[in-house]
Amino acid sequence: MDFLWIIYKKIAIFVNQYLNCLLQSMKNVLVIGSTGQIGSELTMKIRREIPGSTVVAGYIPGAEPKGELLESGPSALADVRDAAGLAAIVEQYKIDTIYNLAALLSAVAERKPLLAWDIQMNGLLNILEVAREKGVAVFTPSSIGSFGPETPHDGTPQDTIQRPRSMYGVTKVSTELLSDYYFYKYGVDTRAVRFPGLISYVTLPGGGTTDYAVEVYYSAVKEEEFVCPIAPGTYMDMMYMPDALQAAVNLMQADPSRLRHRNAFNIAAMSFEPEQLFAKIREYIPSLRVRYEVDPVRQAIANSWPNSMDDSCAREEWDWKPSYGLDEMTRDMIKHLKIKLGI
Ligand code: AKB
Repeated sequence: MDFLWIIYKKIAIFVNQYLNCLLQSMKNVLVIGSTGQIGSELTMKIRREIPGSTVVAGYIPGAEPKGELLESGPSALADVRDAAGLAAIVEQYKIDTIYNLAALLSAVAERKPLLAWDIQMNGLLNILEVAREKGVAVFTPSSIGSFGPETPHDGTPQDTIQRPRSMYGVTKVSTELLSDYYFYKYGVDTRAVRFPGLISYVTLPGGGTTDYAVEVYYSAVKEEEFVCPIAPGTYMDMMYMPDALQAAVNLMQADPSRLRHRNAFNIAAMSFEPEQLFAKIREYIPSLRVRYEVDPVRQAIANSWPNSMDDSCAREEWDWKPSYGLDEMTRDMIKHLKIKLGI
């Protein structure tokens, strides 16, 4: 009898996994962290590009949506630490997909490790529980931060050693594991990518190790000296925001039967050290001035991260392919920042 019950449960989980995956349509989406660096652009992209979708812009007090983000669709207070509040939003809007973008970035998480754990792990558990009960798909990004000093730094494989030493990294590996657990155990359709440093002219990142690669563009366009917190020779994977957003959308719409991995896929677009970025910007703004003042916390984190990731699994399993390299990104960043800053 026990044996039959186990077989029955296994079949039920399998059927649930594949029905959930196949039925996902991204009609009613909740973006948690909708006013942050990724969320502000992702919310607008899905609203614009997925016909018939309703995208609820989830926010926390003090980070309310404004302007187009507020006016183009519904918004709701969505604190990941409030399980009942999340369940109410999922119920009210019949949410089928959650993008969980609530996180403290790497440098801030080192200053506030308990808060980082609370948001990144207890928050995730609340989301996964709602997802399990209501059949919701969940995207919770991981990062190059999920790797550590023992990870092979060049051509970092999809499946490799992940022993990060920062709190951000610890929460990112745990996010991957917990998300996979909910998929294998309960059939929750969890999928994710490992984002590189993301570069955008729309919303500034806040407290990451890769932020320098955004901030230098602002200094260049404003003709101000840039003080670089990362040492010369430090290679890290980076990506232009349009590619990152496309990855987040494409992965959630990918055919589940092709996915051998779930949480989370390496995705890569470019890798550079600070000098290479500055040299590229100087091709367009020769007056760029840079001084190094290395931040030991950020530098230690950067040293433990990959130089460049191997993203062949993402390419094979859901046709990932970036559109922007360093040159295309630099031209686009400068053009848009000049408009944004009225220069
Ligand atoms: C950070 O620097 O903390 C983030 C990341 C790479 O995850 N941008």
